[in-house]
Amino acid sequence: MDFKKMARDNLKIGIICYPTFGGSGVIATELGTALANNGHKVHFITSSQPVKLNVFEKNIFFHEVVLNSYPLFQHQPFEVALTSKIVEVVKYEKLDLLHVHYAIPHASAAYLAKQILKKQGIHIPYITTLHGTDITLVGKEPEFEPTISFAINQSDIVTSVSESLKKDTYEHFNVSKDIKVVPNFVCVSKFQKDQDNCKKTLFAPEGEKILMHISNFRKVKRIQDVIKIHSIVSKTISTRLILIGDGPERSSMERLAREEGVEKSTYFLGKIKETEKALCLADVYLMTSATESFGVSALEAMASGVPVISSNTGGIPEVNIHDETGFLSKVGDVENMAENLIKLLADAKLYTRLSVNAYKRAQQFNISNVLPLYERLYNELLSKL
Ligand code: GMT
Repeated sequence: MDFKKMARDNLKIGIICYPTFGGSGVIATELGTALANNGHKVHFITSSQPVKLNVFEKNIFFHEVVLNSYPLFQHQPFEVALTSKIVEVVKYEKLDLLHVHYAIPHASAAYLAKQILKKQGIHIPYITTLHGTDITLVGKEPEFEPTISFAINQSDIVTSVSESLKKDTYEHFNVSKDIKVVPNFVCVSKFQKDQDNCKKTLFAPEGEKILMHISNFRKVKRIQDVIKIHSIVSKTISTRLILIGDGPERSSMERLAREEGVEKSTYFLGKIKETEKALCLADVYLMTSATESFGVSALEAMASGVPVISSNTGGIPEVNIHDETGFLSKVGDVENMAENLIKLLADAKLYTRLSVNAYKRAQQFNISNVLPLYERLYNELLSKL
């Protein structure tokens, strides 16, 4: 029996990610879950249990990074605690590799853990997956840039979730390392519309069209554009807007809905774990971001057969194709977005074409197509040892 081969097929993988509702944490959790289903042992090392993680599944383990406070600390040193936890888990669980999602501060913590373990005779390679705001927003700030560039360059393998993000990384960082693009993914079967449990009449009793947006309500999402589009379109077509998620922009957006006079037709539902249950209600998905490296929620909408009206920034055009799966406009061009939306809702034939295409395109990003790409990279990593 080829034990070496067997070991490669049943890896012990450490996943470091944010446990919150952000796209990178969700992707990391779903990737880890799929890897566990494939027989790998997956150890999540995070500050709290990832929101979408089911710890009662086979091959899944969760290690919490505990932060102790001390009066001297103005800020608790998370990166130090994370590094020490990584060292402990690698050593005692005998991990084969680390996969860090979001460069800050996970890539630098992995680098430091690798150096500590090297001194103890343990080699632990790490893959860094760049997700978006770690590069396009926060990461490029001078307080982070030198550390992030270094930790990316030191990674054994670097991936980015879109071609656009790869380009941004080379533009903003002093990175010489080859970056491989591994796109984000969706589990298409999870998003099959379950009409019996899809209570559309709850929100649209008169058969109004339902527009939907899901995000963490940060400025970069430009939710004001979503509300303005709804306000413009509702003058011509009867629409309802459902907003899912929460974050810093929530109350100012509630105010804007009142100012625009659409507060009665706008529903703020807060954070929802199972986006498939929300997306089954949607007729059209809106993504108006100022920058977006990929746009997982748009892909999830497409997996539900929902066409997408979006901005044409960053990696969105790699997911949503103009006049095929939805429509794209310049960032902030709410008039054009509203025009496209009216065109789409007024033409049943066009709507069906885009809806069918959206679903077909989402299938190309099905997890079954993307998981082997990561597994191949893991094997490549270990074959270099
Ligand atoms: O959407 C966010 O702002 C959260 C952020 C994250 O890293 O948690 O999302 C980024 O990563 C997602 C998963 O790879 C991408 O789908 C999002 O496009 C990206 N967000 C931005 O680039 C703004």
